[in-house]
Amino acid sequence: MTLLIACQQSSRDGFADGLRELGPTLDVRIWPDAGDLAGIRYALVWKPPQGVLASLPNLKVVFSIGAGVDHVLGQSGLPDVPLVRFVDPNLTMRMGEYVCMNVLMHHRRVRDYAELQSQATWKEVWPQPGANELRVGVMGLGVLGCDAVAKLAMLGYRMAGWSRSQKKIEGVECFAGEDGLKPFLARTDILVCLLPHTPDTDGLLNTELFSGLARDGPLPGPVLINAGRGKLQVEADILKSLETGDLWAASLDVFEEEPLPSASPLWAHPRVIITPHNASISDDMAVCRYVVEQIARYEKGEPLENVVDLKQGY
Ligand code: NDP
Ligand code: OXD
Repeated sequence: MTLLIACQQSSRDGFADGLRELGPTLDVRIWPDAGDLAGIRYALVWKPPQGVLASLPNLKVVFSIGAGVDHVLGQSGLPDVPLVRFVDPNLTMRMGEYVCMNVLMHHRRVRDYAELQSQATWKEVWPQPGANELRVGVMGLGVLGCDAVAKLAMLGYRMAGWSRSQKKIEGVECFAGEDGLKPFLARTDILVCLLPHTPDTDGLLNTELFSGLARDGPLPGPVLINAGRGKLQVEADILKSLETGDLWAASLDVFEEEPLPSASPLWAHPRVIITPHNASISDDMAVCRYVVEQIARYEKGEPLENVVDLKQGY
């Protein structure tokens, strides 16, 4: 059984070592040293070079190194085989940490107190609302969104979520679809985005959307936290809304262009917290374990897990 690793990242050798250790019967190759293309049954990919997947005539399954699959779906001539995304409790846990940390940073005004500290100023300046006074709304109620919602609810925040299909989650106001978006935004002080990038979500985080967020909350204005994908956000609109007050602050882990160009005004904006798309990085060995398990299932004729709905794009 042959597996091809095709990814633009430095840990290709790490994946190969891990897969060989955990799946000794796997013949692991790394693009472009693919050997006989007809012999390749599986591919493990992150932003694979264009055309690679289309060149594998006997491919059975594509595995995404990440939870998101937009990096694969942009490929031309994608073979009609199952695409399996990475779902892993440790990845989910770390995304939950990122979301809680950023909600708390804005809620407890960590940036503002850091500024006072830099001036050696001891001052209790701002009112301190409890979590139960703040309305957090999570866009995307999938694996990551549901976990984040549960963790934020435990901290005491008033939670709502928005998804494509209607959900029912105890203690969480659930909104769905286009009709649900307006009322969801209108009750949201802190907006967390954990959506995939698809044609439907492209550019969704724009001035029009920000202007629909609640303006009567205990913070000086609405907050945006985006760890979904950069192409969901219009960065010029984020900057504009930070000016107009439609946004008070933002935490961004993902960007229209990555790495974020050094000329971007987002870097120096005092109300923007930037992280380099590392809200929750896939752990190499966890990916290898997952892929070996999924291949074992497939070879035994059992259904693969976390297969992407190619029509929906996630
Ligand atoms: P899931 O597929 O489990 O969940 C996706 C959610 O988004 C679902 O609730 C889905 O609705 C909802 N959704 C999709 N399209 C729409 C739409 N048009 N309108 C409303 N809701 C929509 O994905 P995960 O939770 O596992 O991951 C989410 C994303 O997080 C990934 O796609 C990836 O882009 C990003 N990510 C970022 C990382 C980082 O480090 N920054 C790390 C890992 C992932 P429904 O439930 O109705 O289907
Ligand atoms: C992912 C990511 O999709 O790291 O897993 O962005």
